[in-house]
Amino acid sequence: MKALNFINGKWQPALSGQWAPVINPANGETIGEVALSAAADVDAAVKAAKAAQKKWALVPAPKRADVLYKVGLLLKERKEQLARLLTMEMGKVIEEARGEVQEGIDMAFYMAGEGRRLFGDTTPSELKDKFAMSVRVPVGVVGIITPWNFPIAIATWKSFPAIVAGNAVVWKPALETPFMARELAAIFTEAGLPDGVFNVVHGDGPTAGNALVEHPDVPVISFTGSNEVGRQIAEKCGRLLKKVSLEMGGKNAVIVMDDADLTLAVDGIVWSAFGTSGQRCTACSRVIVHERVKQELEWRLLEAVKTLKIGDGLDETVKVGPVIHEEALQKIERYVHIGREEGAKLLVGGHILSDGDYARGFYYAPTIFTDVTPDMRIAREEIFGPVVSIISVRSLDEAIAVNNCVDYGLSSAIFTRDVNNVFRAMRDLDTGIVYVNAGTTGAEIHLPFGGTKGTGNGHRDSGVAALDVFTEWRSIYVDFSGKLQRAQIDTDD
Ligand code: UN1
Repeated sequence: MKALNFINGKWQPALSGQWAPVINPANGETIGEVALSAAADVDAAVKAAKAAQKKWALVPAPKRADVLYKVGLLLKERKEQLARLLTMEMGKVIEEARGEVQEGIDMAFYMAGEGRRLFGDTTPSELKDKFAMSVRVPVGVVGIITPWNFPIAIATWKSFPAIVAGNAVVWKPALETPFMARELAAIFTEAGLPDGVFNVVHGDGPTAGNALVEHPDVPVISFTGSNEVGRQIAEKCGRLLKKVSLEMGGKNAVIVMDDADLTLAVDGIVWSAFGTSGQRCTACSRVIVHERVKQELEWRLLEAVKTLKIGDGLDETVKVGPVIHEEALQKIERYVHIGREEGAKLLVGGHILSDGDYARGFYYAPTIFTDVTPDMRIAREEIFGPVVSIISVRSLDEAIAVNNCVDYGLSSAIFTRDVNNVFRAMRDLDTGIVYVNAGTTGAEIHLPFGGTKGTGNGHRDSGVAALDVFTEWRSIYVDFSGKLQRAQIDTDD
């Protein structure tokens, strides 16, 4: 299998002719190759996008939306096939891969609906016989840079609103997961999207990604990935006066109060900490537990972890798949070492799985630390693996303070039966997403997605908020008085 660039409706290798291997993390096998592009490939894609966008913007928005509706139908028809390919390139278990494709389907139908809205405002004018309104206009060519952990969903959150709003897209997917991009580009073509409106350029961040960020004809960059890379992009965009939307991870906590349904809390923690092997920016990586239920919760978590089957995600009975690559394994291993050095107590896990079949892939044992304090690095830094830290507190006030003391603010959750706790948490947890009696993952695509502090820069993916990233407001005044009326001056005419 080859993942080629998709520029102006045509599949082509990188101009350099270079390729990188694509590895199935479940078994280390090479499943294909991906084009390694450079600035010239990005430039070709941006040129095509720029030309195509001019015509696309003139297509009525409901007609643009019809294309997305067809994209939704095709995604739905191919859901199973896409999910299997997604599991092969990324490693997440098949049930979650289906869920991810479903996010794309939902986004397609949702944004198809938005094509019939794209509301602006009409506003009274200060002056007689004058009409005032504001409308959304497309920004032009949008640059999209996405990570490997959600190879298709995140691209749909960004490209669907961009396209329905009348923009063209140049997308640089993660090198590890290029095949979802190939499938999505093919689906767009089948759905009737004109050539050049959606382009894919494969490559690494420092070369292809950077060329996209710095390209003078790309006024908006939408990025999901690490905080480190996000900051670099933001600095460049700041210098170039580009709009940039950043979504950069989290250090998400589940709070378990002493009145919580512990069975539910354990299910929520296990699913959000170990699902996708902890490789979601919404993954639960801290459990903040009331001291009265700490022991009981620890015991129940241990029991639950023992039942988790780890292996190739294509096996329907497997609950935890591999992590993405060797480098990720090593990073997780380093953090586990740091946790031990810091004095945290390892309850379970804490090692790479390398016996038998595990040796061929990249598997890390689901890991729980307890007696963690909020200042420890394992409680503050994003590990992006199946590692969770238990921190004990004596009150809701303390739980909220601990939740809020990290540099990230994406998602948080509270398990409690007390309605007062619920409303306090909804108000005081400093995250873009708050769950009550559910884990920290599972955001739905028609609500804004993003967070505070080091998670982002104030923009949101998904929901109607995404349109704010991909449109500019234009204020329009129509004077039908037949004379020159001057605002702010002729007010008492
Ligand atoms: C991410 O990890 O970047 O809420 C996105 C969730 C998913 C999306 C996660 N719907 O966990």
